[in-house]
Amino acid sequence: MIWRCRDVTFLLTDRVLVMGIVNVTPDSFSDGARYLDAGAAVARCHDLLAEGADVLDLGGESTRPGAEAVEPDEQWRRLEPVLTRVMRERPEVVLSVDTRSADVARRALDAGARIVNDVSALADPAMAAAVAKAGAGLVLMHMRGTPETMQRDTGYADVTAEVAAFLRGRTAVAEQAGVARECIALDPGIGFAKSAEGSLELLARIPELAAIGRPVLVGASRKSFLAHLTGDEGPPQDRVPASLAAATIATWQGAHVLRVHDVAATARAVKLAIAARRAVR
Ligand code: HH2
Repeated sequence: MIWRCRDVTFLLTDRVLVMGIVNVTPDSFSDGARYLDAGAAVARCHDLLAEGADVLDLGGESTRPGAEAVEPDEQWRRLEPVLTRVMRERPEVVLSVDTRSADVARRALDAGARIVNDVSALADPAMAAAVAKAGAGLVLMHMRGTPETMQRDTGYADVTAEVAAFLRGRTAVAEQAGVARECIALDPGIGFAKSAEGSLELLARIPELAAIGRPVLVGASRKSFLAHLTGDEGPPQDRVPASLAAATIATWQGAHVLRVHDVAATARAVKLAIAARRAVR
């Protein structure tokens, strides 16, 4: 399995990428306001790279349940100083931009980003063409509605089958718009229009998503479904042990990319899970 992101091609047959999260936002559910200052965000990028991140995912808009959309100009105002500085200091780093806006994606790609992480899976009709033109990596994620409304709609007859059908359909749309199949990665959207049980089921049934034939990206880090299942009542930072368990399960089940806040700890959990995977295959 390969994932092509412009000039970088990841071979994912026996490797799991750790994607470190940097939210340049005032209101993200776990790290909101911590990295709104560009200097703090750049320092966070360097720290996550030192911890072993393979990719950095920079976002200028929170998509937590209930969050309102942020205008493209405001997203870019937050992202631009961080993205341009990291690219200048470390041009080899694979940066992903977490945005639903083709306008923001285009500007980030012009500045050197190699991946567009689109939680709306091409809701903006201009997105696919922007990604195709750059030959960038594209993450297509499943959600219903928008972050503002999604948690009102979490019922499914068969959550995995429905998510898999949606991701197949969006892959076809992306390909029709010129995105190369080998550039596409798929994400079940843990916590996006899902009950805690639905999120858990998706984690356990990753092989059915991997069967589509594209890398599977999983974003379970510090999310509230973990607290729902473990009974943790504290802030998101208290969910690190459960997040590591989720990362281990995801790796064991064949995920290819893990989007996480806690890079060093996740990288260790992944090493163990991959070693175990090798032992049986
Ligand atoms: N989750 C979040 C944001 N972006 N992208 C993908 N592909 N998959 C995810 O699961 C995912 C995502 C939400 O987490 P976070 O960025 O920490 O919080 P917020 O949306 O509040 O900024």
